[in-house]
Amino acid sequence: MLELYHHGSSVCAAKVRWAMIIKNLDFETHYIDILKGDQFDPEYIKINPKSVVPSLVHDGNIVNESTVIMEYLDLAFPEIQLTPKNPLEYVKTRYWTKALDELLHPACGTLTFACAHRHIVRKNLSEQELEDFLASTPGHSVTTDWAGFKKQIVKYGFEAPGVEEKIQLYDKYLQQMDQELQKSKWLVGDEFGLADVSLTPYVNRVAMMGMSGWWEDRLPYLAEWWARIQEVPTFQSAILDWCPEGLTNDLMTFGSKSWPDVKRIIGIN
Ligand SMILES: N[C@@H](CCC(=O)N[C@@H](CS)C(=O)NCC(=O)O)C(=O)O
Repeated sequence: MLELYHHGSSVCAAKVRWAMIIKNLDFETHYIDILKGDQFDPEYIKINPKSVVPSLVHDGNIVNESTVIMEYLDLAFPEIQLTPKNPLEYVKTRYWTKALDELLHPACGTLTFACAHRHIVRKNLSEQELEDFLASTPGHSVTTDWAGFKKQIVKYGFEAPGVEEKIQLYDKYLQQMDQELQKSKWLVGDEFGLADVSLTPYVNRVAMMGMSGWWEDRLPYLAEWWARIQEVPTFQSAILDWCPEGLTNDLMTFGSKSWPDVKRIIGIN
């Protein structure tokens, strides 16, 4: 039996969920509301000591780290493979997933908290609950400095030290995607694969926050890829439908209000 611990707006969980659906796997889901602090439940920490989603449990065996989970799924269920077999395409895919784990993902946490999540937790939690929520993040979470950084972002927003650099880094990766997509239909060659599944939630995050202007009239190859991605039949059910309506609306409302700041930071009009 496969069990996925996940959350509706988690980019890491979304890519694993989409991979599982594309691979036609049956799985049970456990919803961990990371904006309410479910990830800090001692029972969940036994499964995921970093207090993050996603976690996969396969016949009682725990597999953590979203990129590793996707690699595991291709090994354990090879009938539908997302990882390219061609060695050079495999390497290109690994460059993407490595960059995502090391740099793009931490930048995404920063972008999302600065633009939307800091307002959402303030809106939904009492002052004491917010204090407890922020105090509960362990030393090694999304990153090794996430506990302190998250507190700073919730307090100072775009003014928190390091936020602008992370948003500029996000832009660098969207530009890099655009450059690669100038050469091929999908991120690695002419076949849709693991790199596309992995990067999709990061582009979707920007779109869900009402910031498609980030690529419109600016990154044309990324814009075309994004249109193709949204036409993949399982995109809607795997990525969008799992985000509760209230959270979808909050991401759009707070994200749109933050767009002028993001535009200033990445230097577009
Ligand atoms: N390296 C981990 C990172 C997972 C991660 O950062 N998950 C985020 C959601 S995308 C999370 O659970 N955050 C909880 C928090 O901020 O407390 C992975 O790839 O699985």
